[in-house]
Amino acid sequence: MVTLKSLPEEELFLAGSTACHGCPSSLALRIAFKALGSNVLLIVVASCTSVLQGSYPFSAINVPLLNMAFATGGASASGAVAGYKALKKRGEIEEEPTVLVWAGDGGTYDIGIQSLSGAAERETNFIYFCYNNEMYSNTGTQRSGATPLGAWTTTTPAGKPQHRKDIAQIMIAHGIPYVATVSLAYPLDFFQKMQKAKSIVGTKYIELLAPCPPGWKFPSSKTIEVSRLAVQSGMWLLYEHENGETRFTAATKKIIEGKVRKRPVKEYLDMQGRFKPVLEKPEGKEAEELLERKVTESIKRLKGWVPEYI
Ligand SMILES: Cc1ncc(C[n+]2csc(CCOP(=O)(O)OP(=O)(O)O)c2C)c(N)n1
Ligand SMILES: [Mg+2]
Repeated sequence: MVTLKSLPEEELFLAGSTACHGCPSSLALRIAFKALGSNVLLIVVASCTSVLQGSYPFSAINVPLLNMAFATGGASASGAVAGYKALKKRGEIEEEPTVLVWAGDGGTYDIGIQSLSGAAERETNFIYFCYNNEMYSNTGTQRSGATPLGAWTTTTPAGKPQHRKDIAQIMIAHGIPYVATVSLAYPLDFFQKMQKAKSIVGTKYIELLAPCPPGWKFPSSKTIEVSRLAVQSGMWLLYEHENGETRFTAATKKIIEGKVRKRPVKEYLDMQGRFKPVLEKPEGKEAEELLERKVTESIKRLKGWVPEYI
């Protein structure tokens, strides 16, 4: 059994990054590297993670790293995987590294989706990791396709009028061998899913809900608490999809099995300043109800991925 104590001690995400306090991408990189080990090529597309590395030669990231253009996660991985395959064939490397794309929600849901979709369709052997902070954080908090209904951003000052899209489900529809969602509040679940992704050949898609303290307007000491409440309220569902089946995990599993009571979405919204503009208005109650209904719908849809149904 994996315990926190049994995690590898080696740190590949080092001290001295330029991330904001409580940055979820930096916390996630630490866990991801512990699961994947050092034989990794990290491909970062334009995002906060391009910046938080620090500047060469003082980078906090201690694995080979390519900083690539915003839209190119899937395409860059395809090139890297093909290159490593050729090097192995020529006997120049013994083992092909794990190719790990690290992209934000803007780089995934919006501008990067065609490149990701193509790589998945070509069954490229890599892990695509989306840290979803539900906005374009690096450029000052603009809305993305991942921004939830009601959330303030600089381009949705009165709260976003539309729901977010569900890209994990879009990736499941590609028929790739592994899709999983993770949370920083459940690090062992996160660690195990990364390890599993490494062991599977083909395209693996993993998505983290990444609460961003300055963008979501909560104190930087609360990243894990907000992450936890996202799961406990059902606003972020933890699951893995493999061989045509969805398996709920961690606290989501307990909620679905009726062992733990789901917390109201309102508690999660109230922890963050970004929902204040909408909640303070008369239509705030409606937004809250729409989000609560969305949670119920998402659970129902995910439950549909059981073998009997297929
Ligand atoms: C083609 C292109 N358009 C715009 C930009 C500017 N840009 C850099 S990072 C970024 C936002 C990225 O958002 P996301 O992918 O969600 O990552 P986050 O900043 O939230 O970490 C933008 C718009 C760019 N680098 N390239
Ligand atoms: Mg983002």
